[in-house]
Amino acid sequence: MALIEVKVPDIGDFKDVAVIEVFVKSGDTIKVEQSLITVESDKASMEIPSSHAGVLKELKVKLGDKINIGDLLAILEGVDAESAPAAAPAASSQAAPATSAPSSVTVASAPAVASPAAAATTSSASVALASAVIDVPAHAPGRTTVGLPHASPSVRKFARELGVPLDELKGSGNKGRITQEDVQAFTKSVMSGVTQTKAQAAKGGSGGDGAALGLIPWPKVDFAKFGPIERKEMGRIKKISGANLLRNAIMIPAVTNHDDADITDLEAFRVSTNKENEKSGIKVTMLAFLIKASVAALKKYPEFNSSLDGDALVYKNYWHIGFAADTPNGLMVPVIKDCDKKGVLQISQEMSELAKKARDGKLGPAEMTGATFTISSLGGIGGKYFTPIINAPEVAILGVCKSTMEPVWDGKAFQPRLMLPLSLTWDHRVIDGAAAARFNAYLGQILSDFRRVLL
Ligand code: CAO
Repeated sequence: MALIEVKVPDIGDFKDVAVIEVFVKSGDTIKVEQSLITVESDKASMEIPSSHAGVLKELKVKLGDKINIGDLLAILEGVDAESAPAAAPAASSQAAPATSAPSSVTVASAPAVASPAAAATTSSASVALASAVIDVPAHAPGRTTVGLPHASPSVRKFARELGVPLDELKGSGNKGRITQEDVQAFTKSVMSGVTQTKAQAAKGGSGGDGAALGLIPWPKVDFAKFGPIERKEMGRIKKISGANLLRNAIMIPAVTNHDDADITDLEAFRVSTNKENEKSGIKVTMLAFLIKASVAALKKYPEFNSSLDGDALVYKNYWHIGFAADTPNGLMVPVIKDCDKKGVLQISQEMSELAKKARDGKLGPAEMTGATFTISSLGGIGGKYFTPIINAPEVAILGVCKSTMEPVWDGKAFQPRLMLPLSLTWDHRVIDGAAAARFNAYLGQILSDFRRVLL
């Protein structure tokens, strides 16, 4: 086999450029024009392709070496027939050398959107969460890098100025190159609490150390000093929903109104409906009625079905209701679309299908996005009241607990009535206390006499 020398091609008017990345190792089969290394000057970074094909016998440069045109780069053992004239380096920066004709130019692309399964999740009294897909820049805190991260000098400089750890980013550009947009998206994501840098994670606490808010450091305790411990990493869904909850809890001036609804007659109707529908296999729970009743209240008080967009309010003329579902991986918020057009039976059926999918980890992105209002029901478990966290960009969320028989004064005597505890959390930038009290009161009226839904 012939030994072939691969030399540094004409890289334009650059001298002593540093090797910042090495893509190949001895024994690799190299194709013509396959990138071998990346070099970086103060103006541009360039990938140096192989002029020949063959098996890499020896790479003559290493990270940090300074190279010039004509320097020996690699020795290949290979088939000469596949060889080709030296190709020009592929420049990645806007400042590509004028004399070299790049074979390709890396174009900055939009930040990666994390896969919905990873990013579109949820939470609740948590519920406040991500029934919407979250734009998360590609973040690869654990990845190992050969040499410096793949980015142009201008992007490196930009990252240095912002203090962004480039080795924690996964580039969305050509061949994983980190673009300026990646750095911007990462910064935005860290600032909003969706992503943590390794340094923040090392400091502990789900929201870093709170330094950005001027808070004192998160307490660092060696728990093992006080007794046996076991440390378990949180799952991805919990981490993402935690970051969203933190943002929503901090950024939304939220207030919760508690109220009770008399559901004595509705519960009797629900029980008889289930008896009548026994054969259909559809079981109606109070939550399906609550969804329907909430749509009526949202129509009467449309600001509860809106979202803030800068200084404007976006009123939505559709009523998609999210509901918190407890799953082994954490809380998910499936969304039932167009609840205004569906009956309680259909809502019940969709709810049980979506809840099963959520538990099986099979919810698709379309089934977790687009909610205009969320309900978090702990009615099947217990409790009296709680303060759910709003699922931004929604502006209100309804928490429901277990109904109990209570003595209610009817003006003459105490009557045993089945009372349902309601907790409505609302964004005070959009909604006032009086409107919230009216919303709860109207919801209570509907639940106590469901015929009002028809009005
Ligand atoms: N009061 C009294 N009983 C209630 C009730 C209420 N408000 N709501 C439901 N129940 C009863 C149901 O009728 C059912 O009774 P039977 O077993 O006798 O038929 C039982 O409680 C269980 O109901 P369920 O929880 O299976 O059904 P659901 O429609 O009420 O809820 C779902 C479905 C998916 C929302 C629920 O399974 C779930 O995951 N809940 C947890 C939500 C959650 O964790 N929220 C967190 C908030 S903060 O982090």
